[in-house]
Amino acid sequence: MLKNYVPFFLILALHLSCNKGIRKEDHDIKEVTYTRIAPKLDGIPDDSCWRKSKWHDLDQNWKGEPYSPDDFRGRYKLSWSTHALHLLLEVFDDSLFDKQADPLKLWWDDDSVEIFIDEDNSGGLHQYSHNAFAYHVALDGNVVDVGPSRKPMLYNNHLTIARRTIGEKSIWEMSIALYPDTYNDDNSQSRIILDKDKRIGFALAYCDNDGSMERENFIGSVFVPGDNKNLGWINADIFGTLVLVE
Ligand SMILES: [Ca+2]
Ligand SMILES: [Ca+2]
Ligand SMILES: [Ca+2]
Ligand SMILES: [Ca+2]
Repeated sequence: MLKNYVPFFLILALHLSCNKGIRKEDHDIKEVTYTRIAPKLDGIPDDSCWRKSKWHDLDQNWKGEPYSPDDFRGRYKLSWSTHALHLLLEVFDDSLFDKQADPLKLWWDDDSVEIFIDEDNSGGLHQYSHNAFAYHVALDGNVVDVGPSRKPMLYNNHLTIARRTIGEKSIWEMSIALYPDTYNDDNSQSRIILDKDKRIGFALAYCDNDGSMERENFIGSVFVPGDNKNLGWINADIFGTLVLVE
């Protein structure tokens, strides 16, 4: 197990220190199956594409104290069609908490889903660029990231979102449009057309807050080496790699 992480760890350490001219080393590689029929986004996971896709765990504690399965558990599926990446996320959370009504303030302290996308799988820094996106999806459906303006902005037109919550269980269904790293917030760019064999940098996370001043846990989909695991919002090297297949 450890052996598999050593090259990734070495490359990550090197990349974080100099970050020039080195592409990300692929890790947490997942094949994503094509669907001709996009899922109906209604929070009901009975679509044909979900029947064909495997569950993946959302279980890496990136930040916060150890948590129990009653506090949080999550898993997800992915699929793709020509115009979007599709995500099904099943979450059990004992309390849904929208701490901050303003979507552009302290958005990470609300219960929210975070979707990390690096369209060309380049890796590298992206905090103040669109080399990669870190979409924070709030309970109210707002989508926030920080771009070249260094201010939070809404990217609600990049994602189509449905959530259906019954008791502690929420089913999120989303279709995510992919944009190139030349994206510059003037809305002039077109979404990327997806094709088989394409590689995409990807990670998923959930901010769990059940009523505290700050979020209690930040739970991600990929293993991050080292003590500070909360790196995805700055550096796309920690993202896993999706490979689009037929
Ligand atoms: Ca559906
Ligand atoms: Ca919880
Ligand atoms: Ca990139
Ligand atoms: Ca919660």
